[in-house]
Amino acid sequence: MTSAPAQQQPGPLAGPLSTAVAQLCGRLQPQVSERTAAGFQEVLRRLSAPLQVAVAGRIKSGKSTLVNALIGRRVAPTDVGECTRLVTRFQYGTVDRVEVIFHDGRKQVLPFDTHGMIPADLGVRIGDVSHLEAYLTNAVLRDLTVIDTPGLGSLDAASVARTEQLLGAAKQHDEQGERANELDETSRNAVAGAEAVLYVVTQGVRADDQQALAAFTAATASRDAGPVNAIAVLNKADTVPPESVEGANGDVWTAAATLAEKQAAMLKPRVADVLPVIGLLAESAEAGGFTSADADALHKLSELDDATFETMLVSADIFATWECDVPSGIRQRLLEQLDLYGIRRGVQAIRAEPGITAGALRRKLLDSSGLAGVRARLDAVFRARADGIKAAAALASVTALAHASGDAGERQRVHDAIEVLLAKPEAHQLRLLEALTLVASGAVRMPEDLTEEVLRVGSNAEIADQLGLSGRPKEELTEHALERAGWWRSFASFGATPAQSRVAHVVHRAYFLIWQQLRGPAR
Ligand SMILES: Nc1nc2c(ncn2[C@@H]2O[C@H](COP(=O)(O)OP(=O)(O)O)[C@@H](O)[C@H]2O)c(=O)[nH]1
Ligand SMILES: [Mg+2]
Repeated sequence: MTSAPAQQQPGPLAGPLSTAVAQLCGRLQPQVSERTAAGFQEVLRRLSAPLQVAVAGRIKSGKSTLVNALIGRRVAPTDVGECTRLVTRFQYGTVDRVEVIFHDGRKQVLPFDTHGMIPADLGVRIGDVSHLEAYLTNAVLRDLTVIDTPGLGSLDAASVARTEQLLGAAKQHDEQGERANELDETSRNAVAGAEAVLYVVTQGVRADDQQALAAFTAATASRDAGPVNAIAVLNKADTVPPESVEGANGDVWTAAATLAEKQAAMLKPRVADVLPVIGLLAESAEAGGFTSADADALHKLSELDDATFETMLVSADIFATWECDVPSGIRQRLLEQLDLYGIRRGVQAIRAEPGITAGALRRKLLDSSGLAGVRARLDAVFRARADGIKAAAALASVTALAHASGDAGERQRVHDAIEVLLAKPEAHQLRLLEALTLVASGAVRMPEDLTEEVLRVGSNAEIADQLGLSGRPKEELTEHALERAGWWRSFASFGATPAQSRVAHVVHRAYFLIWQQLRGPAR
């Protein structure tokens, strides 16, 4: 394990769209200035790297906790410590290690601490640090690079600046630790931004959360945050008071789900969905925090009579200090691992099945965290369409690079090449993503029902979902696709503004292609 690790082997391209854009970059490179060509080289490098997902949101919303749960290892410090004020990129590597990247391009390898975590204090001058790169062997990271951020809306101006800057502009270094390219700031922003965002909100989505999502526009390689590349979670679902939500019938999870739906309506169409989740429970169950000793303590608590147990659950203070057989230190630990809601769920599970093993109990807690739903959504929204997201982000970077060059001829050549690419039938998916983003961001206004339809067609992976007819027979799908293809074609020609008309053409074509696919190979 001592040989130099090959941490950043260029991976395979995500699919045909990324391949098409990579070819475009390759063709254009000899026709542009040296600096733009260097930028294209960065774009190419990023195209073959895993999808970069930034976890964003206010400070203390539970971002790092969620990152640990997703990676399945408690590696990101939570709560306090100077590291929580830095951006950390978690990526796949053949050897576990952390690197501190300094503003001047130097890097320093750090050991994990005795708990296998990034040390809470780095022993270097924090002001000199650009960000951290953590390489882990965890399989989840093979096709997803997760970027933990300190948080927009934090009190600490330096943390905010780091978040904004790194969402947009992780300075890139090659394997030798030298600056990969001497790019100017604009170009670096254009090529280095996150490609997708997992936005963490808690109970109150505030007006500036909307602003933060809008700021993502500038940050994500000039792409708007939309249902294509942004999803949101309502974290700390366990702390939503059920009595504050109508129709929850005293149930915490129902309350959280109801609240999440309301927030989705507020944040729409910028995010595809808002999913309730309990990051803390997910982290404890998934990243090894919940042990058999914790399970034993829950077993003990389950023997308490109802009245006592309910009294203890009134508040964390009462729970920790009430006279009881389980030592107070252990109760404190349970609170840290599970909080009151998790403790209640654990005891309920034991009472329902007294012989339950520690492993089965851990799985029950994981089930009640909602993490599976978040994973499924990440798969559906990000992983399944990584090709389109990456290709679109790369095209936006290419455009921005050409613009930044200040050479009109160069700009025109790049523009023309992109037009040629987009006109090809295989690039249709890219145009659909583009249309979707235009509509979702409000750049092209459409009546509400049509907006919904564009979003549905553009942001679902399965044909039946695209048509809004999941579970229906194929004949019905085929007929519907043909009908909508015809409708959008006439909308493109009559009764639409020029901008709407361009979107309508793309939607028409999408339905047409769906119809062709449903009908099967032409005879
Ligand atoms: N009750 C509860 N606490 C949570 C949850 N997620 C995170 N926390 C706690 O919130 C605090 C801040 O979490 P952290 O991940 O550091 O937030 P960040 O600043 O957004 O990275 C920590 O004490 C976590 O244990 C959750 O789902 N429920
Ligand atoms: Mg954090």
